[in-house]
Amino acid sequence: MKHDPYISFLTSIQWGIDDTPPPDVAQADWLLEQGSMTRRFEQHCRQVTIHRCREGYVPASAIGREMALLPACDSYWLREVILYGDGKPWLAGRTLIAASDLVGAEWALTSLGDQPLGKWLFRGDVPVRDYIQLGKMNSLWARRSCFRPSGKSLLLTELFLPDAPLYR
Ligand code: VNL
Repeated sequence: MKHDPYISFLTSIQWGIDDTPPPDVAQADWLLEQGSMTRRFEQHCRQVTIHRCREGYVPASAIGREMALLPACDSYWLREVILYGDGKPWLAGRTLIAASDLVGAEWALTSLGDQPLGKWLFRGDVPVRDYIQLGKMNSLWARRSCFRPSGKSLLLTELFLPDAPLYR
């Protein structure tokens, strides 16, 4: 798992953008996408590929302020990926779930491999999403959402990289 500099941006995002100009209409349409982002990206390139940069259990002390958005637990499953559209980095993604929520169907999250998370998350009925919060990392747009598959909490952070189609 090769480290990618974009991954470190994921923890420097400013959340809540009340004091910055809002996204334009076309960008807002991307940022508020309710379905699978992977599927949406697939409509704008020939092939979406994934590179896993970090995956595994981390102690609660390693996830900082995000803990307030998740159930309290000693450890969390963390997955950080770069999504490429035709070989160009389009998105940095970070997923967190409490280890205590990795039971039942959610256990499959630990063995996604290079399969995009969305293929699992959107496999059946549209999953419940609590909110979409927008953020910025310098000029780049980001969003985060809490999904509630079977009542569990899955925190997804997505940072749209400079080559992503929403900046076109
Ligand atoms: C993944 C794929 C994560 C697409 C994402 O956001 C995403 C993944 C957190 O495979 O981990 O938009």
